[in-house]
Amino acid sequence: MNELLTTTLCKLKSNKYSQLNIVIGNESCDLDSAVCSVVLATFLNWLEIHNKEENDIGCVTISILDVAREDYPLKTEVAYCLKECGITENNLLFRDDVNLKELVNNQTNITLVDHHVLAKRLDFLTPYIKEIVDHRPLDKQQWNYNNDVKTLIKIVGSCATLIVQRIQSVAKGIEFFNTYPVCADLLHSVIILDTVNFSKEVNKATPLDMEMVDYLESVLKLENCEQTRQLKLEQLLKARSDVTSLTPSQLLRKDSKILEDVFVPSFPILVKEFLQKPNALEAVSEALNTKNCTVAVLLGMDLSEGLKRDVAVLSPSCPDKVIKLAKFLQDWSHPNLELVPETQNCVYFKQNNLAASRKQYMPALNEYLNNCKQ
Ligand SMILES: [Mn+2]
Repeated sequence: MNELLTTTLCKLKSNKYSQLNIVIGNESCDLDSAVCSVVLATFLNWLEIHNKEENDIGCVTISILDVAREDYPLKTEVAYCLKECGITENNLLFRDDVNLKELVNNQTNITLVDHHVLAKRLDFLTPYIKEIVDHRPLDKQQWNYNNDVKTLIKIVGSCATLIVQRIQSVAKGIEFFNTYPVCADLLHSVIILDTVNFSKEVNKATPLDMEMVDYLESVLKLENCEQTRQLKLEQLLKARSDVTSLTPSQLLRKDSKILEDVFVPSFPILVKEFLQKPNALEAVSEALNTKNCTVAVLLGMDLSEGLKRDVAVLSPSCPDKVIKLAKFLQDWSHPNLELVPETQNCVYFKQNNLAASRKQYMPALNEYLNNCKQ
């Protein structure tokens, strides 16, 4: 696998290709995005090498992890998982390693995995998008792609499930998995993590996720599947929540989204625990300043003794906004987030709807921001 990644990077650097394909995951660079991007790019390269005529210079497919190289250690479970498979930082390409504006041209094909709305700064890539594989509800409002864009969009627990399907759909797919069992193993890990090993409580898994995990286990010739799944989940959760070495400001950079002036970081620990760290509030203020945001919605999660979630709304400069947004989230009903205020001023909540992650917060925040404009 490393060999293929190294060859690809060499081809890119030496310009020895007739066409460039790029696979990009979303900017949270979670395990799903990172693995989907790396594995699909590897598959496309492998196919190309297999199918090309001799002397054909051929196309090259690169995977870009949409995170700065210096922030890669923050993605603790990604770094852990890829390292376990022998993939090191040197063999990966990060957001700041390539200048996409210079790299793309009319020959470039871009595949989006694990998202289908481009980050604003990547808007210029719109005309080059040729394929989308995603598991989010379709956002047609921001759909500006060419009519011939190939899509595989289904609501499933993990985008990795769709990548397995995408690879399976090619006749040589099974041969690829047999040649690179490490890719099958990576996708298997992602689905286990994203569905929290098919937890009924979390309720993210679909029959297709199960079907693809069964398929990968048959490819990997796994025995003791149940045991392996459980062990994998435990290791991945441990790696993801192993933030002991991270400071509050690193934690705020770990996994965040921004919606206009609302900053939405999520943590692998409870917000309650985050707020107890030294200088946590200062770090929030600082993050709001650097990101030009006025209000923060902190989302926490803890799996150490069953799933727990909590949320806090903070705005050192606009306390009015905190009250207004907190009230809005409490009243939100699609789905009802079941927020239970735990402090007098109602900015901190325990979240009883355990199935609601940031994905469920985004429509609420969108609606809130739209209401503010009226
Ligand atoms: Mn995903």
